[in-house]
Amino acid sequence: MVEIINIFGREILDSRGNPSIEVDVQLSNGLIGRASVPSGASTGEHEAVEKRDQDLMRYLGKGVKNVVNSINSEINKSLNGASPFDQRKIDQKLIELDGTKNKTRLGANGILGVSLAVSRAASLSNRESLFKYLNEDDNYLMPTPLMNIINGGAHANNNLDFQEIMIIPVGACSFSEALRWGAEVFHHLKKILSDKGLSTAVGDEGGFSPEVKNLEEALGLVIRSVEISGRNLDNEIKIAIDAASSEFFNNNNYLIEQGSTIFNTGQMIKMWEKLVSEYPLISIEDPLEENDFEGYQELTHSIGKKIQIVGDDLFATNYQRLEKGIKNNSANSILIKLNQIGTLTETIDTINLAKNSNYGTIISHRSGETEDTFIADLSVALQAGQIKAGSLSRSERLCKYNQLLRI
Ligand code: 2PG
Ligand code: MG
Repeated sequence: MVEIINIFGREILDSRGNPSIEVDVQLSNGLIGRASVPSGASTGEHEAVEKRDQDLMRYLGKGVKNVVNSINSEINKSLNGASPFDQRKIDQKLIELDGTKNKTRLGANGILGVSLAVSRAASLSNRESLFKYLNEDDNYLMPTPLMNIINGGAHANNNLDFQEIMIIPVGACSFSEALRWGAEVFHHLKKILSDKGLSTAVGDEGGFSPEVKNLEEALGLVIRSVEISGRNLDNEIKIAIDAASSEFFNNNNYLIEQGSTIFNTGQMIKMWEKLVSEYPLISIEDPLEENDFEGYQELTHSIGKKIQIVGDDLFATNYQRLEKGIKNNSANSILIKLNQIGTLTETIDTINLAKNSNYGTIISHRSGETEDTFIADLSVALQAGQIKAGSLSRSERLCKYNQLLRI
């Protein structure tokens, strides 16, 4: 019988140069499964806890040596001899060992690294690709990519409050065609920006971060680049926004364009209704702040039949929060981030709840990423239908898309 004989965590660096966790899980047959963990910038208040050392003498307090120590001692000891094939049991053990509601004691970053590395080790042991190991039923679905070609908010230092403008090649007939269309639009956008004398420097997720006056100007640039690339905006490429609006929510108001526009919830809802009627937008993520289930309900009632309303910070990949959203008809889709909840099993349970309730599911990267491509396999195995993995530059983004090409 194959069993876990050693778990080894280490401190590595993510795409922003901040420490993160990598874990090796070694099996009795000599195989080693490895996984690493991403990190967000616009983190929601309902996410499981990312534990950091807070030792200002190392990495400005962001070191993860304490988490690594817990992996190499406590977690290693408790999972020694366990079967790597019983993911649910492993994850349950990790949750119990931690013993807190939000994985504060051992850190969701450490727990997730172990959880994912166990599943990789099991897939290697079975001599299966990860996506096949994660779905033994043989029914797979390649995801449509949401590619973030303009970065703002907490991911760039331009003055765009809205965090992401993405393109969705809805009319492409394969994943590889969708990716090619995206890359072509990306290069046309670069040329347009450079012709206008705007910066072509990229933000954390590899999208451009030009100084634009407002959201409408950014949308105009994206539309132009799609058209020049030879695609249409009727049924080939559509647009998505992640507003990440909790980031500019303050004292019950949304402060837009450096606070020169101040909107309450009703005005925000009107703004979204207007944008949806004027632009080829089919998906809006975090349109309202992360606790406003009622506002989400109103917005979903108003435009949820036409477009995708995605809860990211609202749900935080949390089963109970999603249940509440489903009950209230708040949003109609969920963004799935493994490190918001901290184990593979809990993530899969949340995805299945969403799918059984006809909610759309988008598997997502974080703004701080590593070279790990786990989410690519997960999206295919769980038939999520959509993946959000960033722009068409920076290898920590492209590695996810390249893995999908391999699959
Ligand atoms: C988001 C994510 C990923 P972050 O808000 O959807 O794009 O950003 O990882 O910074 O939370
Ligand atoms: Mg988001």
